[in-house]
Amino acid sequence: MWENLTLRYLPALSAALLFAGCGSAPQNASKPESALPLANVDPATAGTITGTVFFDGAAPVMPLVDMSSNPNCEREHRPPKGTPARAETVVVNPNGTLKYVFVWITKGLPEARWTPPSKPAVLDQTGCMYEPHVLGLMTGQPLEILNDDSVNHDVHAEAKVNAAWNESQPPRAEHKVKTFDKAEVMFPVTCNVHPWMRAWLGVSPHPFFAVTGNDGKFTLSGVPPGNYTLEAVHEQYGKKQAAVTVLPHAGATMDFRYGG
Ligand SMILES: [Cu+2]
Repeated sequence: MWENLTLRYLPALSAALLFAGCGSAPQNASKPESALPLANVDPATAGTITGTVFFDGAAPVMPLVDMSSNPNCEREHRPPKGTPARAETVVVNPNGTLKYVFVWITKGLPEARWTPPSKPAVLDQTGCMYEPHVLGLMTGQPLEILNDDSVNHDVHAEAKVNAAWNESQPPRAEHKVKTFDKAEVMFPVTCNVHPWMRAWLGVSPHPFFAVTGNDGKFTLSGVPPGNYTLEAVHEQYGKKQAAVTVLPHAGATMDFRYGG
């Protein structure tokens, strides 16, 4: 009994001692990320969280994008070159699942510094639309932004936690490479020239995130055993959370449902 109590209250006690030792400045209460140990996941015990994001009920019909203000943009979506573009706010797949849902772990991971991939996450501008519509990347991971169009774009990262910026990107200009140093899920990237252009970025401090695609599924791999809060985020329908336990060597499944 006493042993259980000690175990239960030890973390709180340690935290109290830590506060006492650090003085009163609140910013000392949590370590800066650079002071955290590097994450060390044992691949032998790591598991995978998989799931599907379902959409219940009738799929809303998204409006066609009116590009008439810019003939160069509109031309890209006229047959035989292309098809008319629709807003991508709500995209329900033919199998009744929801596309463009950002799924990530929000609680339960060890306090650690996760190394971002050096491979950039790529956001393209093509046919005066952002591609993909929702993109996940890690803090510190390069974001490479391309302009495949013959028109000028003005990329506007409307971040609130990270620094916001907007920059012109003419046709055939150098690719832009940006990074975000703070977690922020999600914020819009718009274009100051074309008001219909909108992408969403989810910046995660760890690698356990995914965006649902044409099958509505997500997979988070290499997750250390533990109890987690898993969160799904959709630009229109908002957030949903679920508790998930990953046991050593095992996979966990968690589905989400929107709509209805
Ligand atoms: Cu644009």
